[in-house]
Amino acid sequence: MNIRSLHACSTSVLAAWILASLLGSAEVQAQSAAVALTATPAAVGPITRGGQACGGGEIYHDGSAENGYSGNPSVVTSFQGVMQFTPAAYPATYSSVCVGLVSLGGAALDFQIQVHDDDGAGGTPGTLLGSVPVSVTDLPGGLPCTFYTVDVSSLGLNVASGSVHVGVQWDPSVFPSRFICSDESPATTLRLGHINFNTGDGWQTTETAFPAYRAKLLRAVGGPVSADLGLTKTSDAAGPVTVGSPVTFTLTAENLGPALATSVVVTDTLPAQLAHVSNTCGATVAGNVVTWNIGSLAAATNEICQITATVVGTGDIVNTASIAGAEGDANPANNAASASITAAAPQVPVPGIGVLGILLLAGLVLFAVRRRTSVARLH
Ligand SMILES: [Ca+2]
Ligand SMILES: [Ca+2]
Repeated sequence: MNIRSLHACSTSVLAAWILASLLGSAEVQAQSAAVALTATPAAVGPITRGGQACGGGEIYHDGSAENGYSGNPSVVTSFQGVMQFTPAAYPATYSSVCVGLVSLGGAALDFQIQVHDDDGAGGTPGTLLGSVPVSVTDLPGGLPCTFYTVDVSSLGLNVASGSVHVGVQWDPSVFPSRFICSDESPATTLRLGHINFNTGDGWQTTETAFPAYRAKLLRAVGGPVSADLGLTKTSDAAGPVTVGSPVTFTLTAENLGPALATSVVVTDTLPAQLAHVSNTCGATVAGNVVTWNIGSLAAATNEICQITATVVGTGDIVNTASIAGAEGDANPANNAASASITAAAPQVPVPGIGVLGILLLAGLVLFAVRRRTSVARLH
């Protein structure tokens, strides 16, 4: 494909710009240079350059670029190129994005990392969830592609379902001949990508303009969010308790991390031998079910609740509570805790004979002794 053939196509395709047509067969070696930030450092996370700097994350490309895409600098003032990322489980987040870039123009490029929801028509990029401005001044000329890793944790992405579209945006009229690297190796599985220009044509799949497209050299690092919630439970009953006595249970809910836990709820279903009296955490009570809504619980923190109940039945009482949150929990073994007590019926008091009874008994004994004495004298 060359520029002339692009010009013969639709407006959208006219807006597209391809590295290969400019690069020809010459390959320019990347230069070594220091990383520099020149714009909005407060909003821009650490940028690192070189290699495939992103460790882990979702990878859909083969690591080597055969081409690069951008917008035609004489036609458009905005180019967006994104690729679809789908976490393995939910909720999930992405903390950094790794993007491969190449230039046949200058070494500077101001661009944005953008993350769009997949709520556009048919799962296309829709709501812009956030963007992080990035400014680099050390982009080497020509292939191989240079990777930049951008910290996007400030966006606080929370992917609850579906996919997101992650990519770049810049103004080709200001930064012409800069390209997002593309993988056109036939062996690479086609990964859904979109491009968009400020031509009013909306998002189109990348292969519409670039039929050889397989994947962009993008990585999103993150994935399922996990928080190990734990629960412990004790009772203040040192020994057997009697029916009618109060007993207080202390529940400690803990987030062992690594992520913030949200929608945390502790549920304590009291056995039939216990009747709820009060609690210290505003827990709601429905029948014998005590529900303690904690909400968010930061990593390495805990919350405590004391639940007081009256013992209303006898026998061995095992009171179990459980904890759950919205995040994945790889350690379910500590998500429930029990406290056991033994309850006995109160001892029935032995009826006493009282003072009157003692006097009456004493009188009877005295009477019997005197009568016996009288009888003896008669003999
Ligand atoms: Ca490739
Ligand atoms: Ca756990």
